Amino acid sequence: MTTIDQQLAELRDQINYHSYRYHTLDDPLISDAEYDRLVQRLRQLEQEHPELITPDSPTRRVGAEPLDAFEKVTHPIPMTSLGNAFDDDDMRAWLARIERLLPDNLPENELAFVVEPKIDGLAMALTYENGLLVRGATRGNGVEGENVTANVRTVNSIPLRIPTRSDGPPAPARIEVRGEVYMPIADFNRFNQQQLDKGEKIYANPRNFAAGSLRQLDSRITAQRPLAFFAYAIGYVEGAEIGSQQQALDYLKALGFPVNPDILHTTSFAAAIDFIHKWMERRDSLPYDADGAVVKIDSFALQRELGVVGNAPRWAIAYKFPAREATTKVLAIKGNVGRTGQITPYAELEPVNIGGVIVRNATLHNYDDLAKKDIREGDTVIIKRAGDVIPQVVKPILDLRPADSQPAQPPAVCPVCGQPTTRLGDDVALFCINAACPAQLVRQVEYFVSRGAMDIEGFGIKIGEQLVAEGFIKDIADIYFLQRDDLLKLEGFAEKKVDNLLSAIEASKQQPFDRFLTALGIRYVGNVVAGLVVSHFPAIDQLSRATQEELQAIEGVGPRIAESLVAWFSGPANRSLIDKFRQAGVTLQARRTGPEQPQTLAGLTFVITGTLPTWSRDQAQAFIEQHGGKVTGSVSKKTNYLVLGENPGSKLTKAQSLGIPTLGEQELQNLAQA
Ligand code: 5U1
Repeated sequence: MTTIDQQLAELRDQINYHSYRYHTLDDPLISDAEYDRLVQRLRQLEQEHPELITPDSPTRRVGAEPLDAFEKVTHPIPMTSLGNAFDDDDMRAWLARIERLLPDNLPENELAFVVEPKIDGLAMALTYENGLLVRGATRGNGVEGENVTANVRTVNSIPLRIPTRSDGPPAPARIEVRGEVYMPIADFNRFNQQQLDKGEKIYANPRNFAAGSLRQLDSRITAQRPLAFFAYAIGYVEGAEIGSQQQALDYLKALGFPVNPDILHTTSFAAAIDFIHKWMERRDSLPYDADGAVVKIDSFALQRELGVVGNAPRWAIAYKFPAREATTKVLAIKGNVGRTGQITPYAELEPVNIGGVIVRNATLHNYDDLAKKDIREGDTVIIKRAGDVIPQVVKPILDLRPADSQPAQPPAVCPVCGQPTTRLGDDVALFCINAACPAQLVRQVEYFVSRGAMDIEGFGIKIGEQLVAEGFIKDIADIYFLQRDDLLKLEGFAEKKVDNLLSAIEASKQQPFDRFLTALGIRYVGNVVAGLVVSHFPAIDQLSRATQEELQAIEGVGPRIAESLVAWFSGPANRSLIDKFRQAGVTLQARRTGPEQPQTLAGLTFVITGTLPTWSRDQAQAFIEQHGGKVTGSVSKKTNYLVLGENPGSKLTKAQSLGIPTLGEQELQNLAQA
């Protein structure tokens, strides 16, 4: 017979271990339901024996009674900050500085570096006594921080007792573990969206959100925020001999702390710099915000020799990534008319440099979002730029708002043609529904001739604007009725340019039917959907008669897409447009495919992202489909592979979060040969 004490201890160990498998290793051994059953059992026993509740009990992760204030705590060893480097030259200067201080006869391979991502969160010092978490303290001013133990206990990946793993080393008598508490980006975005939907305060970035969550006096609120932790240093340890940073990280990992998996140990400084550059490139695909990389001298003996200057150690440096946020002023709020007539608000800004790029405009997404965020002309705002994403206005700084500012209003008339604007159905988007609106036409032409659509070489946006302004193009089909003599009259159009343009237009008549369907710019019908639709309705006449039910029967075509297609083909103006294309000799049906390929990819679903080395996306899609596979436009649990090219978008992040494997172009071909 086991005693209640023993039962409780075993249950806590089991739960702590499974929580570690889930939150730290991302490799659970039991189902969520089984885990919940264990927690339920523990709760019940603790309710029956409240005197036996211990601070390391996983039931304590839900938070405790609110505090009046945080107690100040003095760090036994000060928490230093880091010196910064902003480019490779700064890094080389750092190395030269420390080499001057190190012994001359140091063998080359004794100077090793550890390179770690610098997570943009909140530094934390966790004290464990005989394996039990007894204190969590913020960095504060480095000498004195705040006791946030109750809040830290709610962070699932912070062990309440170490070692968490039965195969780990025994817990040292005392240890102070340092690291960063952070908020994963996906959780942050989800939270902010919910706040916007409720009309409540949003946070500017995951760092502020993590900091705000940890500074809650009511830890039950912190418990509802999905914070995470990475350990990166040992403040001090009694009862273990650790001689280097790499050993420290290995030790922390063995005790059961989450340690970032992307860390490099190298004796080559060039390799360290190279690693940082790779990090910088991958920055947008990581599930957390990293604002730089930290390079540390590995050996503790050398660290001691180098010492600290001011409040930063000489033996470590932070290579800061270019900024992604800045503060600037909104000069005006304007609307941009897209090819579907959708009017998207954007802010004209006082030009601001964000990470080396001058930003003058930033999107405001839609008028609902604009109203919820309450961004006004004259506001000082936080602007964010990440990778290829269009800069966006995150939020206004209300303390700096001019007293006479007025909320921004959606325009009653189109900013280009002056016709009344409208909302369609319950869509949040605002539209100009004037089919003759020149702004829409220019955008339609731009899209029609673009590389992903009819790919008419030499037909740039300037030409589109000129031809619309001169009245030579009144709808997109007019592209095929342009006259040589008319074009020659335009500014900048010499004979050769006109002839090249006309032959490119002529050649585009042979583009595959699915490209033509894409080029029409029907809402929700991009190249993936166009390919699906054309494989079921291979000619324009069939397609224009298809019903919503028939279209929806195609896998990958949902009600929104089907409705949009039916609405488009039922418009008399659009039917005349198709007649005009037919008259011009544009290909309006699918060609027969080549010889049958072995259906080696049958049953597999692929998503394509980024630029592939030799194939266009259409070619990759055709290859997959010819081998029996399916291509969809967005990553889901059903996706088997992500075909990955250069500069991938958010699909990579999604695929990584779902554990979906990626393939390069060559690997895709190999898979099809298998
Ligand atoms: N990854 C990492 N971040 N970070 C921040 N390591 C690291 N080390 C730090 C800081 C402030 O300080 C060391 C000097 C312990």
